[in-house]
Amino acid sequence: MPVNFRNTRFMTLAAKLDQCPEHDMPEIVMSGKSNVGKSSLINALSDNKKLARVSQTPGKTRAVVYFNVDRKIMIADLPGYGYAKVSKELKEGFSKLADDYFTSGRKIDLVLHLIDIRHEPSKEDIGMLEYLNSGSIPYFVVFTKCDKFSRQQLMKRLKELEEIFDFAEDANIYAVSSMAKSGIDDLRNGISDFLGFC
Ligand SMILES: Nc1nc2c(ncn2[C@@H]2O[C@H](COP(=O)(O)OP(=O)(O)OP(=O)(O)O)[C@@H](O)[C@H]2O)c(=O)[nH]1
Ligand SMILES: [Mg+2]
Repeated sequence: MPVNFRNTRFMTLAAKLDQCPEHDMPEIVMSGKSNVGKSSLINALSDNKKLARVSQTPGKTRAVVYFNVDRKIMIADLPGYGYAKVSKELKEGFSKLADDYFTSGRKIDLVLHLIDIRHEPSKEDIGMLEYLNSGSIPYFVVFTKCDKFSRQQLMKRLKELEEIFDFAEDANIYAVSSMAKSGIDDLRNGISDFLGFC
């Protein structure tokens, strides 16, 4: 049965690891730097601007926020890392929550690791991809905010990024714009195929 991404609902949020809900759906985790567009991508996938909180102020997502997609998939929106302007204490709190999420032994079926297409990959991005490559958590790399580039610039930039990251042949790479809704259908199909919903 195909997944109806438009039927996505807020489930719950968890400020601590032990508050994270148990469930029996495949879980997708949104990962990436603060402000990269994780919450906006959830809204674009579900075609609902009001679902996940988006803000001009980075550091908006401070807990793990869970969304249920068509009662088939759970999406966990993690707090973003690397936002310098929140207090050190808060920063450490939510990066720790994000770090612990991956090492807690929780079953994660797919990570969407988001990187702003315009930015040079940060050391956290490189570290995260190394971590994902070395372990058994499958991931897609999703380059965001592609509306900032023309088609031609985008192709050039994707080539540069392929060299920087030296992705595996079979890596799943997506280029999207939540604002222009480009690449969103491809990503929906990629997720559905990967999780075995056809
Ligand atoms: N131009 C453009 N801006 C975008 C796009 N996606 C998100 N943004 C903007 O980027 C900013 C951050 O978006 P969020 O979705 O809140 O980012 P986030 O990764 O959830 O941030 P945290 O919750 O702080 O980790 C907002 O101002 C969005 O409007 C996009 O596709 N294109
Ligand atoms: Mg967010």
